Amino acid sequence: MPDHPRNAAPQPPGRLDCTFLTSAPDIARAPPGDRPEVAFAGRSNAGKSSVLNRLTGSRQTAKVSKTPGRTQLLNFFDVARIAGEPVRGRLVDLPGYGYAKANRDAQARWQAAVNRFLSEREALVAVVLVMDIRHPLQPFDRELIDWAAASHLPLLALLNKADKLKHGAQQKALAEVQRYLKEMPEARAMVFSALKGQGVDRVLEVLGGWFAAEAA
Ligand SMILES: Nc1nc2c(ncn2[C@@H]2O[C@H](COP(=O)(O)OP(=O)(O)OP(=O)(O)O)[C@@H](O)[C@H]2O)c(=O)[nH]1
Ligand SMILES: [Mg+2]
Repeated sequence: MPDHPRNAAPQPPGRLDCTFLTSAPDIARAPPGDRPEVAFAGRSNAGKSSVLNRLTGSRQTAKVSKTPGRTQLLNFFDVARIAGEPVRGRLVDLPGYGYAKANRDAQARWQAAVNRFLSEREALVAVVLVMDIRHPLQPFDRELIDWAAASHLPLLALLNKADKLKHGAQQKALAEVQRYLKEMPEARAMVFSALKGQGVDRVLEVLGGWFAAEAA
């Protein structure tokens, strides 16, 4: 293998460098889809915003709340580097599904906005589905997985909040989700903890791979 300078020194621990671009209430008011986009979807309170913050290493990236349902807009972040490698991509933090305390109109509005974004956004190249490892594969999760499979969209299922379970229970939940994904070559599942940082490097690898495939 040629002695490329990039390989000369070990990389520092992986990190995702991104900057907030803008928020939009729906696809009609979203910025132009001029970069490949990866959406973070999942039930309200599963930890989408926390996962994003853990990947960037900054608590400021996406708003995290004790009260679920705080991400009410589509939030766009431009990615500049992953683990030191330049990339051209965008992450979209989506509003969570099923926030019980929101009034019904507001909830229906967000869900329509998320559904339209997922089905119509041409720049979308992959989806990260964040689930609470203690309650994986809720109806919305299954719907999203089935839709991604039918659309041939790569999907990464993150079983977040792994710190809440012992190793054995984590593996059991992972096996259950992997069974559900079995017939889907473009989907995979990983155990993750936004709190502890478990799984960060592997997720960065997947994201980097998706963006690199789009750039090729
Ligand atoms: N123990 C533990 N708590 C977590 C983890 N990730 C997120 N949380 C907590 O779960 C709650 C919800 O996290 P958010 O990141 O706001 O969840 P969200 O999916 O963005 O929620 P919405 O914006 O409502 O869709 C917060 O209290 C977080 O601190 C984790 O890995 N472990
Ligand atoms: Mg959020």
